[in-house]
Amino acid sequence: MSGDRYAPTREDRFTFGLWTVGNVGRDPFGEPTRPTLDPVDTVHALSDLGAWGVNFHDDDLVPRGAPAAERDRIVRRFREALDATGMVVPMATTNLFADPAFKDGAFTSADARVRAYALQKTMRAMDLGVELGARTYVFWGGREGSEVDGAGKLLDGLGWYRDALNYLADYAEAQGYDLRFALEPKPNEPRGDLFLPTVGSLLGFIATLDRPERFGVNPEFAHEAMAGLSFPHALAQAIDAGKLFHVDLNDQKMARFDQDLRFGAENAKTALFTVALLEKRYDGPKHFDAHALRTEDARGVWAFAAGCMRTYKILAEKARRLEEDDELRQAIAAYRMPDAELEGLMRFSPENASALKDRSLPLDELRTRGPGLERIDQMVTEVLLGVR
Ligand code: GLT
Ligand code: MN
Ligand code: MN
Repeated sequence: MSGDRYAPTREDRFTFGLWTVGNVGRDPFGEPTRPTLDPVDTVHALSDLGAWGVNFHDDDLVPRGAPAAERDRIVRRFREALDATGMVVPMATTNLFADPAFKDGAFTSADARVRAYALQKTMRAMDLGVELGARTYVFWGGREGSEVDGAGKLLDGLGWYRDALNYLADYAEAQGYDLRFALEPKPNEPRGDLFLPTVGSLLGFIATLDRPERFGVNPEFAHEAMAGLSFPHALAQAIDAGKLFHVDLNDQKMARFDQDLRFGAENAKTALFTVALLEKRYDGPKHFDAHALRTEDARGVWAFAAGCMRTYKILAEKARRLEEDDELRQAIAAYRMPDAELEGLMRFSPENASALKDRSLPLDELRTRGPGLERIDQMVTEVLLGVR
């Protein structure tokens, strides 16, 4: 693939989770269609494809309940694979959703013993992540939610969630861990309603934590799409707040089950604007939180992984082309209509307010002028379709 300008390089900082390429194709109706992958083989295969790093949940690497000696052996083998390939572990996370103990929530369980188990498991998982070099720690509250609201934990659930995150931030501080926390929203699935379902909800919640500076968000393309929301809009809000700590890229049809499709597979234009924003305003890992279709064998899995990265790079090239397109630039300049004098009056002072109140504005023109968005969008569409 050398000479291929879409071939991924380490500088692209593409990452995959062990659980992504390692997805065995199980779904609520059917059994696995692929064998389990050895994490060491995964590191080598991803490295060969040009990925930069690999992320994991505690249980993806060390099976739950493994004795200490077994844990050490697994970690040693994994580290050898990282050293041999130069692959890094930029992010780690905790599996707080698979164990049946978490069936009614982990940090938000009404049972204090479950909440204690969730904290214990997370502290151990943070130790493991930091040991392997992680600088970002993701929290996806897969079981933090409900189907039944009659049991009265709507407010308590949020309080317990806050207590847990404050505790873990204190733990990171006490351990001297150089870790930032990235909270990941999702509207539903596996719970009927998940708590803190959108990027905006989490940004509001972070402001109520004891150490808000340690916390940001990890928006996922598919999670916004499931709710019919716009991923680039969510990203923009996270960037505006200085809180885009990590990103999960994939694709999804709206209002369906969580598909975790190959990046760019479904909503090419939304993916283009996603890449355009990330290329300009984000320099963290670009993590593909997706998996191959259940129909696929091992070859399909690696084709899926290569496809995510390749599509990202194609879209990055398209985003650059949009910026360099003179006609498009002119159309955007005409759309924006700056007005230095009015913009001066829109900076508040009592004098400006009084002048602005008396100012006559060309309302007839404002009501009738077309901003030219159809032309702009057609130009973008033609760049995307490869004819411009
Ligand atoms: C799970 C989920 C993802 C989360 C992962 C991190 S696990 O696959 O669907 O969105 O990012 O816990
Ligand atoms: Mn995700
Ligand atoms: Mn998902």
